[in-house]
Amino acid sequence: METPSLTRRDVLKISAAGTAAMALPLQGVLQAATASQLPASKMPVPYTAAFKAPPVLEPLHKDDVRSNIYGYVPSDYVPEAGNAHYPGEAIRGSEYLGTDYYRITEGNVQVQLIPGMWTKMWGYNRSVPGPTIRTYLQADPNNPGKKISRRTVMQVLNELPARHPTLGYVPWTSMHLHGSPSKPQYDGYAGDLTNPGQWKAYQYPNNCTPRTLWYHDHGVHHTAENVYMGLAAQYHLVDEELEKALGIPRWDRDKAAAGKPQYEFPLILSDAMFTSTGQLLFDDSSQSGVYGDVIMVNGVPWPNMKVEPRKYRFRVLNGSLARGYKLRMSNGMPFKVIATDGGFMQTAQEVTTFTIGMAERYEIILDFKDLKGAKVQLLNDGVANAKDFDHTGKVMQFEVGKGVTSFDGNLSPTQLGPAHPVMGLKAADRSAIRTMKLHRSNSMWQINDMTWDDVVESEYEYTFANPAKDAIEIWDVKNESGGWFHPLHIHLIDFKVLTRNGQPPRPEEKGPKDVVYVGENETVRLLMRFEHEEGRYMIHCHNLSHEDHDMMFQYQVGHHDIDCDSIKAEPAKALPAPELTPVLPAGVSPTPPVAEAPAAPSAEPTETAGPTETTGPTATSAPTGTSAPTATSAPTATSAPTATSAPAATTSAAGLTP
Ligand SMILES: [Cu+2]
Repeated sequence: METPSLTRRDVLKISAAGTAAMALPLQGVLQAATASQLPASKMPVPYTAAFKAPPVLEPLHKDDVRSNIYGYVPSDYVPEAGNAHYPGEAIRGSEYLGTDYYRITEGNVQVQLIPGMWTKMWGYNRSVPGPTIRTYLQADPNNPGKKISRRTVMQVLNELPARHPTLGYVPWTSMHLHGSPSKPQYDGYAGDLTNPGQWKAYQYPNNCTPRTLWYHDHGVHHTAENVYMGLAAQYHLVDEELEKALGIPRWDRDKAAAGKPQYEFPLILSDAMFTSTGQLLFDDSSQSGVYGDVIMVNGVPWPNMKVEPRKYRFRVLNGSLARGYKLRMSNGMPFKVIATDGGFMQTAQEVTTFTIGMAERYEIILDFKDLKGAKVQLLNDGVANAKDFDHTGKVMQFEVGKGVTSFDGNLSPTQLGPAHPVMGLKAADRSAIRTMKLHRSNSMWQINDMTWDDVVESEYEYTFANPAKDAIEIWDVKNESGGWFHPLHIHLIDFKVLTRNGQPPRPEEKGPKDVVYVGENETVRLLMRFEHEEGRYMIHCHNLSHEDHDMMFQYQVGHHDIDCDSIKAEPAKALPAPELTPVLPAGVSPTPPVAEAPAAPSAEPTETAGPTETTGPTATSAPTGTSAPTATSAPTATSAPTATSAPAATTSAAGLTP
């Protein structure tokens, strides 16, 4: 196995940081029983800490304004000759039924992970992992039989310190909602930075199949450190009607309000190592990856979870930086895998073990009904090239009680569905077959001999591929590095794993995916359709140390312009952040335009006038009846905010205006 030598950036980091363990040699880690510097008496003892689930975050505000607007062309945009875009132009996308407004603050938090010690971390809203966001698909009042989503507006405030306390870098951030077909300017592009003291409002369409998503930091060169510090959380897009029809265990809003037991939980796996004072130790073994000796679930070391003797559903996310897991139950009981990254499988797969690479999500059902009074453990058999320590083979314990509070949602059907559209694609319909090589050359992680630095130096022009919108393609991903596995993530789209080394995919991979585990010297063949949006999206290894240095590339769907520019379309602004309010800027109608695309205006709107719509819809096309916003929550029927409800300048307070 090749051991990577230090790169120039490594040397700079070590000398600048001057902190513990940055230069710990890889061999030392490989042979150690522990990686932490904690005295043995202080190490957490597996299965002693109580399981906890992250809190569910409620929106600050909601509105019921049906629209398809996702921001505006910046007011300082200077159109080039022949360009149809203009300052203040509304940027449109998938239609939504209303909007939920959230505020996420990135900041310091102290967490008790080691008994008797406080670990300094960074949290979303002071929570590690961050709070779970849940958004619900609804019946579309205008299209019987169809579902429609609500838009999420997530205002992210970077209140992190000016420098990382031990590593010394500036903690810029970029929020990525992993699993969401977001527009490029809201996709957490690595170079779209929100520095400490800045904020940005992200907009998410939620217009895909119901699934487990997760939001985490994606800032260039420091994603690994930022996620390690705590910047990660789950996000659920839920079709409650479908869940009820399937009869599967589900998180129940009404029961939550009443404080009753739930039967669906996130399981966010991560690992860490600690200094003698209980602080996080960051050692990426010369950019191989960070392998901690303490396994955590939802931020708790090896928790013990009390469960009832019935079925539970878990949304398992590998949130580790570099550790893959091969999971099994101590008693050999099966996992019923019902969903993959992109949502429900058509046919659930029963397995007694499954591998989960970084960023992959699998929804599983476990049935404890025959285990009254027993204790069973979730164990990790490990994967090649993840460093194992004394207790990394353990994950968590389930302590089964004797009584069942409710048998609601206690089914585990094999036929789920409907099938995700990508699973119905035919390989013969592809318009291109491309090959992507993952390799290490000249001490650099590369994709097809390119690094993200090369992309940056090209002023973000280099692309791996430029498929037309809705094109279908096959991508062969080859791992040419023998000593590492690379979970490859393609932003924007879901794909179907056609083959793994020419053979059928693993049973648990037979559903829609957006990350694929590419093992040592393996080749996987993927089939995908480039739907939803146009613009430039990242492709990268989800070993976050590999991603940061510099195993990341990009591709472009259709066109690239100011309406979908990853960096320029919606730049971060200086704090303080205004409170997002559910009102629209003066002069903008929430309803979709009648015409496909608005023509360029004869005169540019001035900056003070705010965004205008020369070809906007008329009052007759405004929402009516059921979809009309209510008086208390939003603008009235014609939707044009009145002077009292929406003063011109401060309406941009919504943060949704140029
Ligand atoms: Cu990798």
